[in-house]
Order: sequence, then structure tokens, then C-alpha cells
Amino acid sequence: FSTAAAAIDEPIHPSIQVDHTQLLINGQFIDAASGRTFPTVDPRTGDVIARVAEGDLEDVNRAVAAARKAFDEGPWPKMTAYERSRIMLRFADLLEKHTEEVAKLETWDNGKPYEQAAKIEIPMVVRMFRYYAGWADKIHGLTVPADGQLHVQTLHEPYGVCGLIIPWNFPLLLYSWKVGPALACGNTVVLKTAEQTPLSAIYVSKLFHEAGLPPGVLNVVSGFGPTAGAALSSHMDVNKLSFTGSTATGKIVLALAAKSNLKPVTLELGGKSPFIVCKDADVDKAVELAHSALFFNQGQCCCAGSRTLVHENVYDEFVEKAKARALKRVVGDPFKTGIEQGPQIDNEQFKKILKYIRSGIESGATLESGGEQFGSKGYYIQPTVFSNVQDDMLIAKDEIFGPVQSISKFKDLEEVVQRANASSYGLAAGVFTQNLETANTLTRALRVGTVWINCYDIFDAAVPFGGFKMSGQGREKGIYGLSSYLQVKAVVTPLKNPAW
Ligand code: TXE
Repeated sequence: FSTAAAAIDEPIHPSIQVDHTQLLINGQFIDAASGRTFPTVDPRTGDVIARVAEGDLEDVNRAVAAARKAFDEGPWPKMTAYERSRIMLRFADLLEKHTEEVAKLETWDNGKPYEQAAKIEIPMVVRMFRYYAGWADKIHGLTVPADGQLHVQTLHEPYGVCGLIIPWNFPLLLYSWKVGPALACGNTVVLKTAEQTPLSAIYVSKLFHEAGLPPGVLNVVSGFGPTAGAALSSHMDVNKLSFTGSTATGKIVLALAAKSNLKPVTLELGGKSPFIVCKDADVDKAVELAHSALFFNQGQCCCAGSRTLVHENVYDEFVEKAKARALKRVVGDPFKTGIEQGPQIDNEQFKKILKYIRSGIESGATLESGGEQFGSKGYYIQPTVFSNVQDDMLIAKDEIFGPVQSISKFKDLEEVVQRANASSYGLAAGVFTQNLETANTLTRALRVGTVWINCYDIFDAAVPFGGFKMSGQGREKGIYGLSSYLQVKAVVTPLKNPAW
């Protein structure tokens, strides 16, 4: 099977240099206490881009102490909400101005197409900070009509120090989903970046300080999960945790939080999201959206539409067109114009995905396109489509997190609801139909956190996102995301002279 891409030539140099590779603690760039560093790798080649400070327990302790001081002594939570909002807005402006450099760093470290980073993701990050900057001075409590001669009100207050742990698939976007609401509410932050993609967060956090963020409010620790991540999760002085990553690591993080100080935890975890194409769907549109629902970001999306379920009446047509679309997908150096797919993040994910492809073939699914490494260098994989996928195959059950589309056939709505819900995950679903009744029925029956009807992957700062079942707990973005960084204090005052 061939794809539309040309052979991969020498990688294009992003024409920037990496200026910041240290930890950012209390507004200062510093080395790890141990002096250790680790390599961050270019997924196009496997070559080292830079060595980055490897934070661990001691560095997390230093970062939490700085965040604690900035919370307890101020100025952050003591500043007026309007002033916090203005700093966040200034940061959004600066980030917008530096879109090109930031997008280049993101592409270099992650492998995602530069055009995607520069035109979609960084603008979404800017929008997220503007959205949450707008919330900073609109956080209201309530007055409560309690029984008795009482004046009762609620105050919505920040938790204190928030530990934020992010993965590598959308490094800056997920930074904004967590740092934005945490800071808007007046919390201070210790962020642990993913070991595969530490560069962009350090760079933009420096811009945040240039925008007027006081030292200690936002601390960035690069390092590994079992050391730095675990230290943050079990820290007694961290008051709230938010984690995005695998379900397996989410369970560890939740257990560490419970065993230490019972800090509340928001979890955004894996998925195996159904993309349902009904018999009355606009097939061409469904093929295109099912393709991008799965292949977007090299298939490395928690909400990837990774189970394509197609009604038997349109199945054959759909499979033919899905295969043709995958064969046309343009794979290559993500710095080139017009590239749709770059390399996978690292060798570990690359090998894991190829193993799933082999398991799909061995278990009897029909390989329609792809199936192998693309080129011979770096972590590129051919856009792969399987048809005739059965629910008990591993490729239908596990999160592959790669460019592998699995298509299977269904007969009626009842069957598709049962099969769509027969997963331990419940992150998202796509529904393709022109019948309002069918859309309403499926929307209510699906046990997932987001239903996209005749669309997919529509993300906006105001729209909540999160999972049912083992896809997570709590919600990010929008007003729901804000509330997970606030705790409620009830204030009760007796009334001496009630007027009413
Ligand atoms: O994830 P991890 P990995 C899924 C996807 C992928 C698989 C493995 O299926 O193939 O997970 O990826 C930190 N205490 N997703 O290994 O381990 C780690 O350093 C505290 C879906 O990269 O979950 C990183 O910062 N933290 C997902 C973050 O957790 C720990 C996105 C994510 O890494 C830790 C990424 C520990 N003990 C992968 N161990 C999504 N929901 O989008 C690791 N970490």
C-alpha cells in the first residue's frame, strides 16, 4: 500500500534555537538540585534536540515551597481579580506575538505539523487564556435563603497550590486548560511537563513572567513521572491536582493523592470513542470527518474516533472511500507546507502502534491501507485502515493512540448503542445522521462526556470536556473547568433585626 507522501528527505531545521532548558522556580531559571539532565528528542529522526533539567523530589519540594509562599503571602490571591485578569491578558497578547517561535518549538519537540500548531493550537491557547482572564473578576458566590434569622452567603475561594501534570500530545493546549483556570481563580501552580515535550511550556512561562506574573505563582518542573510526577501527586502541601494522561497512570496519581493529604483530583484519561455513521448519514462528509477524527495529531488524541461503526447499508461505500482518503493522506516532515501527518512522539509509542497493527492483522481484520513504518527514519507510520473489525479484537478495545482506523458494521440503533457503550472508557462519541430523532436517541443513550453530532473535535474554551467511566473525573474548560479550581466557603451571620 502506498500513501500520497514523498520520501522523507533531510529534516528541515526549524531555524530557532532552544534557549531555555532549566527548571523555572520562583521566577528563576535554575538547574535541578541533582544536576541531572535528560535528552528531549526530535521524533523525525530520533536525534537529541537538547538536554533538559531533570527535576525530582527535591526540586518539586522547592517549587511547592515557592508556590506556597506566593499563595500564603501573596501577592497573587491577594491582588484584585481585575489585576490578575490584566496580567493574563497581557500574557495572551505576548504569546500571540510569539506564535511562530512557540509553534516551531512545539513541532520540533512533538512532531505535529507546524501549520496545525501555528494556525490551530497556539491560537486556541491564546483564546483559552483570554477566556479565563475574563472569568477572573466574575467569580461570584451566592446568598442562601437558609431557614431562620440568618444571613448566609458562599465565598468561592482558590484551593491554594495546584499540582498540574500534563502529557505530550498537546503540550501547550493542555497547559492552557489547566494553568488558565487555576490562575484565574487565584491559585498558584507547580506544573510538571511530559518528559517527551518539555520545551514549549518553559518558553511560554517565561513570557508569562514578562507579562507581570509575580515570582512563585507559576513554577515549571520538567522530569519523569515516577519521580517528579509522583512527588507532586503525594505532596502534603499541594491542595489540588489535575492530571491528563493514561488511565493506568491516572489510577496511580489518584491513589497517591488519597494516601497523602486527600487532595481533590481532576483526571482526563484515555478513550476509545465510537464514531457512528447511520444509514441516512451524508457519507462523504462522514468519511472525511471520521478520517480526521482518527488521524488528527497522528492519532494521538484522547478523544480520537477510534471505533468507526458504520450502518450496513452504507458500509461498503464508506470503507472504499475511507481507504481512498487514507491513501491520499500527506505524511512527511511536519515543517513542510501541506503536511497532514508527522511522526509519532517517540520510539515507545511507535513500537506499541506497530504491535497493535500486527495484532489487527493476526486477529483477522482486513487491512485496507498502510500497516507499516513510513520511510525508514524517525517514528513515521503509514495511515492505516482496518475494516471488518470485530468487537473482541484488541484493536477494537485498547487505546492505540496512533494512525490506525478500525471500521466495523452494525445493523440497528439498539445494537450500536449497546456496542458503543460496551467499553470501560466514555470520553466522546460522534453521531452521523440527518434524522433528529436518531440524533436525540443516541445522544441520550451514549455514556460519554461529549457527543458531536455531524461534526467532530470541535473544541472551544467555553465548552466543557471530560470523561464518563474510566475516561476520567471532573471537567475541564468552560465554567465547569473553573469550578474545579474553587472551593466553597459558607458564611453564616445571625440577623439581629430582620427587616423581612
Ligand atoms: O502516559 P502517562 P504515557 C495514553 C495513550 C498512550 C499511553 C501511554 O494511550 O499510549 O497513555 O503514554 C506523568 N506519577 N495517553 O506513558 O504515563 C508523565 O511523566 C505522576 C492518553 O506518556 O500517563 C506525563 O507527564 N505522574 C493521554 C504524564 O503523566 C506520572 C495523553 C502522562 O504520562 C507518573 C497521553 C506517576 N507515577 C497518553 N507516571 C490523554 N488522555 O490524552 C507518569 N506520569
